[in-house]
Amino acid sequence: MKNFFPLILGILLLIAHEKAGAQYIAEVLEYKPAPGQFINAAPWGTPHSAQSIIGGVEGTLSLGAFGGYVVFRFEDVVENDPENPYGVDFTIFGNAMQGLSEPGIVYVMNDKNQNGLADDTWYELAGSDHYFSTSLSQYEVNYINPHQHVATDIPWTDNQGNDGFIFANNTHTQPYYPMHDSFSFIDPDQYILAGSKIELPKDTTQLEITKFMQRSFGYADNQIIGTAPYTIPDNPYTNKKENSGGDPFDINWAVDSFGNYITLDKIHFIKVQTAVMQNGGWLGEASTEIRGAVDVAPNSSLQGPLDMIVIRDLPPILDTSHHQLEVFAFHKGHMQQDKEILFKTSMEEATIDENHLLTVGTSGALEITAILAEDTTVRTSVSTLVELPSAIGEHIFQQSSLIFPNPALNHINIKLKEKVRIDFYQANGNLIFSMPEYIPGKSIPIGDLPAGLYLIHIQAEHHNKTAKLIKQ
Ligand SMILES: [Ca+2]
Ligand SMILES: [Ca+2]
Ligand SMILES: [Ca+2]
Ligand SMILES: [Ca+2]
Repeated sequence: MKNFFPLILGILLLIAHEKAGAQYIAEVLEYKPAPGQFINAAPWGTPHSAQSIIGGVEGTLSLGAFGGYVVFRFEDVVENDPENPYGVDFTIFGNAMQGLSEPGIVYVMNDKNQNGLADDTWYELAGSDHYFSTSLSQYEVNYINPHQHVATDIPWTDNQGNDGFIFANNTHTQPYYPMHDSFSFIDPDQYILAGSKIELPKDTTQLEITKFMQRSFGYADNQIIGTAPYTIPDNPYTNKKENSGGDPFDINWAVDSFGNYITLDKIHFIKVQTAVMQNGGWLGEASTEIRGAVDVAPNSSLQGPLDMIVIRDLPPILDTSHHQLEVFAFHKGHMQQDKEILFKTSMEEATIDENHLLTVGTSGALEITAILAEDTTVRTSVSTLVELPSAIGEHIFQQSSLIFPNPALNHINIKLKEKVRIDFYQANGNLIFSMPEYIPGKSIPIGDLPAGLYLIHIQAEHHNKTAKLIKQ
């Protein structure tokens, strides 16, 4: 009998292969939402909603605020096949719209002990924001039930010492804490949800419109759905939506608990968890939604760029003259530590040093483009509106001629007629030294300072000036 096993397996595989058509979600194993405006109400927030994501891409399931999750599987395993287009192994579809991304982190599990249960190790798929300083692992939020019969703010505390509310709004009037009738496995008084968290930047600069900004790649409910057939995926490494759209995932993005990339040749279970804690005003809290998912088939005819540059979003308004950029190069979604990145800025008075520290000298619209040195077609831009306090902003460059020589090597002089206070700053804003009473004409030794950009704040009785000095 033993000898027939490979034959039987072969026939079974043939049958599986014959079953043409897309492989959609076959079973939902667990749905544990966080509180939220869609929870406890049809069509997005009931146990029945969780069943709606089976068999297609038209379902309606909300995971609620940070930490809410769903676990599902396809009928067959999901292969991490090297022939899969762009390396993409499956696609998850949410209800993201332009300016309304509500990212969820995806975790995958291989049924290592082969018992058919999701009781093995979850591995996070590290998306584009994984290496940002604002991303956290092992983030925990404790939600407290206010025990009201109508929508009421839900208090929460986290394990970072913060607290807040999931705010009740007028559109959704049912209680937002998962109700015992439907979610008997959730403690009716309080419960903790834990996982990795990313920052969700929002843009509130346009009156009446709050935008939740789209992430670069690797998150659910992040990109708009495209067109059928849904088995032909978007290329995650381009900023435009292609083919099926939605959110494509590569099992190769999996990282272990130490953050190291690991290799899984197939996975059996997928968990999607809301990865953000963000309040959108009248929009309510950000919550990841899922409409369905599809397995991606090998197709070597689909080719496209596999390199990408990711820049952490700038604040919509930048009001400081220095800002630390966070810029990463990726190849097939794996972060590359040693790639050289070049920068272009739309403002002459904006410079970026080798540590990616941005220095701006004047107010106005600023666009920064980061370019991969080895392939300059790979580039990403971010923009902001610089609004500097005027003492530093508008005058800084015209004041630089006050210092001579400039650039300077050993000594500088300052062209002034009166006694002033001088503060000497590094480009990152650190104060190096002060001269409370600088006497005009006296030369200042700077030979010991490292080469670079410095800011000299000159404070006279009736006016302040800041000048830029280049030390050679
Ligand atoms: Ca793959
Ligand atoms: Ca198992
Ligand atoms: Ca794309
Ligand atoms: Ca959504």
